[in-house]
Amino acid sequence: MLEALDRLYEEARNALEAVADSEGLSAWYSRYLGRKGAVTQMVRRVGELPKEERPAFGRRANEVKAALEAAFQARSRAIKEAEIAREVEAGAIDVTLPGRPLPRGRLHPSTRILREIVAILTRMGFQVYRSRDVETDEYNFQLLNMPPHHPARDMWDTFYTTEPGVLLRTHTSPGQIHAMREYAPHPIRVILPGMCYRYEQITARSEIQFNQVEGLAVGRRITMTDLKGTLVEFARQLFGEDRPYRFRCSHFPFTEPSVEMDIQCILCGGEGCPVCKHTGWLEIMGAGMVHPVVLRNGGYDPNVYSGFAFGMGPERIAMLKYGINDIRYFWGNDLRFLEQF
Ligand code: FA5
Repeated sequence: MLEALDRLYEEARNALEAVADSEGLSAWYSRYLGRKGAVTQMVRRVGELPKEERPAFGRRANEVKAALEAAFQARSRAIKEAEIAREVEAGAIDVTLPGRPLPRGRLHPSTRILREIVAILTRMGFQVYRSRDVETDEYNFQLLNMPPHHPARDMWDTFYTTEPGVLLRTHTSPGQIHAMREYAPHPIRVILPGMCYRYEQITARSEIQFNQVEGLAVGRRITMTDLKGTLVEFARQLFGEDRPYRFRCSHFPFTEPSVEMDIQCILCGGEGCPVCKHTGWLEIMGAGMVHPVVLRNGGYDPNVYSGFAFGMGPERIAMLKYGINDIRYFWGNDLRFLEQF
């Protein structure tokens, strides 16, 4: 059995020399030194030997195992080094190659349209005024001529906070009061862009959060003609000279008289589609002459001063301009949508 052990040792050494890669190494290890390997199996057979031969066989078996383990370690190191050298050579960096382009970020469609709207109105002399998202009932409703329990409050389904009298603004109009109280009695030309929140049924054209851009002009002898001229010029610049528009009588507690401005639906060309509720028109803003009560709440004497105000929804406008048929895409965070802009 000693000779058989030596023959096995020789065979294992030769086999190890022939191994060329990591897979071959692990195959070799399980074949000879693993639990079911040939060397392990032979060592277990020591019990078959006469008692006096067992010590010599045991010693030799230990030598063989130790020598094979050491040879295995050395061969593993050599093969690993050769493999690393091959990988480095194959994957060597060619510094003369052009770089891989990084994916470029894009502006969100709401940001794009907001910038466009703000650019047109600032060219017309309006200045951007920032107003808070978290408002009080007083500013969002009361100072805008809607006392508690006023039925007009139903026009805006409201997210209230746990703090009594504190809510998420349902429109940018409370910013009118902030601006007036800051500037009274001087003339004002401001626009107020920002996010609004409504506890609404989400549909293709209504979201629970959306932007508005409010406009406010206060001064002496400001008339409805100024309002109309401003909005028509705005629509021309944003939608082009030929896009049909119309004004409809409306009602807002904070303007008198009040109107709404519609643009012919670009998606269906006025034919009627789900986005325009099959009317051919899409409302883009509410507007009117600032109500005397609101002027007074802002610190202006309505016998001396007058003003106009308007409030529009940039997402609805972006839907028209870019042919987006569902407002839910805006906050859906679907890259396939966002990457189109
Ligand atoms: C108002 O919010 C008034 N504060 C506007 C105003 C300002 C009138 C100043 C007079 C003077 P309204 O609820 O209609 O009005 O909303 C104004 C615009 O916001 C709408 O024309 C629409 O474009 C947009 N809008 C309203 N609700 C939503 C919604 N749920 N999702 C997306 N856009 C909306």
